[in-house]
Amino acid sequence: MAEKTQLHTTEEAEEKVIVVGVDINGSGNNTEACLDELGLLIDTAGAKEIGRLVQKRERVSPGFYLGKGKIEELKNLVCELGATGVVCDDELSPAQMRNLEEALETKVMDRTMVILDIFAKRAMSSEGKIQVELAQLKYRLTRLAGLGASLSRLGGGIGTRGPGEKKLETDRRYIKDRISELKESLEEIRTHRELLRNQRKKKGSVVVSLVGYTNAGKSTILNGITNAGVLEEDKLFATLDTTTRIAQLPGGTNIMLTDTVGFIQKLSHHLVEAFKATLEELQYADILLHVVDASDPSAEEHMKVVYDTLKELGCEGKPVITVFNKMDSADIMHVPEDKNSLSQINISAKNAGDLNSLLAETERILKTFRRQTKVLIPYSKGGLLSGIYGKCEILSEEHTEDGTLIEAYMDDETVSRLNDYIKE
Ligand SMILES: Nc1nc2c(ncn2[C@@H]2O[C@H](COP(=O)(O)OP(=O)(O)OP(=O)(O)O)[C@@H](O)[C@H]2O)c(=O)[nH]1
Ligand SMILES: [Mg+2]
Repeated sequence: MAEKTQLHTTEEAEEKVIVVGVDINGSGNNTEACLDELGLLIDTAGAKEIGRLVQKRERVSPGFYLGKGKIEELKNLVCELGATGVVCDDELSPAQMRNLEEALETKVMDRTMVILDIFAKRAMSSEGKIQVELAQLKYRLTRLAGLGASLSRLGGGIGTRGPGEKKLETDRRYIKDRISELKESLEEIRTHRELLRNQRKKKGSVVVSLVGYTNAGKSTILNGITNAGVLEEDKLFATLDTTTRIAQLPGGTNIMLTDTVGFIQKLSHHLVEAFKATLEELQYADILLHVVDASDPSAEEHMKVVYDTLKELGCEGKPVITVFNKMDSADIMHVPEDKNSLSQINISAKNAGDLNSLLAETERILKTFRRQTKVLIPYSKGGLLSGIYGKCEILSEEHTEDGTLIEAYMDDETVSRLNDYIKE
C-alpha cells in the first residue's frame, strides 16, 4: 500500500501578543485610546491581544523604547501569558527593535508593521500592491541588520506577509533589486496619473475628494451618492485603493468624487511616503470633504491627525468642508467646531436627504470660488461648450445668430480659457 502523504497545513498558529505603550507626560486618556486602536489593528491583522502594558515616562527611551525595569516586567508577562510577541504603539527604530528583541527573547513588532500587514492584505489594485510592497521592503531592509531574529527567521505572522499573501523576502540583495523595480513601476503609475489629470483638466472637471480618519464613513458617503459599490466596513482601513465616480450637484454640475485611504494616528512618515502616488491626487482636488465620525469620543484628536497628515502631503490651505458624520448614532456628546474649514455640516451617511444637503452645501461653497460670466461661443468652436456644461452651473443659454450665448458660474481657469469669448 502506498505510503500516506503527510499533509502540511499552511495555516499559521494564531499570534498572541502583548500591547505596549509609553504614556508621555501622563497624557493618559489618549494613550488608552491609542492602545485600543492598536488592539483593533492587531485584530484586523489576524492576531490576538492578550495583555497590555503601559509605561509612564517623560520620553521614549532611544535605545530600548522602555526603561530597564519595565522590560523585566514585560519579559515576565510574556512568559506568564504565553505570548508569541509584543507590539509597541510607536514606530521603533531598528536599534530599539533589535535591543528589545534581544532583551525579551520574543518577536517584537510595532504599529507600523501591523498597519503594513493590514495594507498588504487589503491592497487590491496593482498600484496599491506596489505601494505596499515597496513600503514593506524599505521598512524591512533597515531592520535586517544585526539580529532582527524574528524578522529574518522563516516563521510567519505579522511582518512576514507581502501583498497577495506572498512571503516577504529576507535576502538583502534581492530586496534592494526589488525596491528599484517597484520604484520604476511606481514612476510609470505617476506618469499615467498625470496624463489622466491633464485629461480631466481639459474637460474642466471639478474634483471633490473625501478625506478623513479611517472608519469615518467616507466610502459610505461615496456609495450613498454614486452607488460606487466600494467596500464599507466597520474595520480600520477598509479602503486602500482610490475610487473616483461622477456625481451631480443639485444645479446640474458634474463633479468627480474621490474616495481614498483613511488616515490614522502615528501613521509613520514611511507610510505616508509610500502612499504619495495615490494621495498626491488630493493636491489637485478643488475642495476636500473632511469626514469626521462625530460619534467617536476621540473625534477632535482625529481631526488634528487629518490636518497634520494633509500638511505632510502638501495640501495645507486647501478649501475644506467638514462633514460630521454618524449623527444618527446615540453616542454623540457634542460636535466640535472646526475653525480650519469654510463650512461644517452634520449628516448621517445612511440618510439620503442628508447626502443631498451635503451636495447642496458643496455646490454653495464651490460657487463662492466662481464668477458669474457671460460668453458667446461661435458655432465653429462648439467643442468649448462641453467644458462649460461639464463644469459650470448654467444660468441661461440662448442660440443666437453668432453662436451660443451662455451665462454661468465659472471658475478662474474656465474664465481664462474662454477669455476671447467673454461678453461682459
Ligand atoms: N451609524 C452610522 N454608521 C455609519 C455611518 N456612516 C458610516 N457608518 C458605518 O461606519 C463604518 C465605516 O464606514 P466606511 O464608509 O467603511 O468608512 P471609511 O471612512 O471609508 O473607512 P476606511 O476605508 O477604513 O478609511 C461602516 O460600518 C459603516 O456602515 C452613519 O452615518 N451612521
Ligand atoms: Mg473606506
